[in-house]
Order: sequence, then C-alpha cells, then structure tokens
Amino acid sequence: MKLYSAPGFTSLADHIAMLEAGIQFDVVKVDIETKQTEWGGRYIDINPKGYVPALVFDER
Ligand SMILES: N[C@@H](CCC(=O)N[C@@H](CS)C(=O)NCC(=O)O)C(=O)O
Repeated sequence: MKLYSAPGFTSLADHIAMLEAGIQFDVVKVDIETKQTEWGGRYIDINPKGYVPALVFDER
C-alpha cells in the first residue's frame, strides 16, 4: 500500500495513524505546489483532485 503524503499537511494524521496501527506501507511524498511526486510522476494521475492524502492499494 502507498500513502501519498505531503509534509506539514493533513496527510500527516493518516501517516501517524497507520504507523500506530502497525500497517505496512510506503510513503510517497507529494509536492503540493507542483503536483509532482518525489518519484517524478504527476500526482493528478493518482488523485485527479490533487489533494493529499491518497491511498493506493497493492494489486492482487
Ligand atoms: N480529504 C479531502 C481534503 C484533503 C485536503 O484538503 N488536502 C489538502 C491538504 S490539507 C490538499 O491536498 N491541498 C492541496 C491543494 O490545495 O492544492 C479530500 O481528499 O477531498
């Protein structure tokens, strides 16, 4: 599972809750201004609203 998050935004609450719950996940940082992920992709391809947080579940 991936949590798309931006430091200092409301996605921090989800990040903390998921850590406390012991959930295994990767964090992908999003630049809210440019809507780019730290991996270089367009965040609006993940969440068309451009808001954080977003969760993406692993394919099965
Ligand atoms: N949870 C709501 C709102 C989340 C939200 O407001 N996120 C803010 C950060 S606290 C955001 O991503 N803002 C980006 C922007 O305004 O461009 C949603 O996803 O629709």
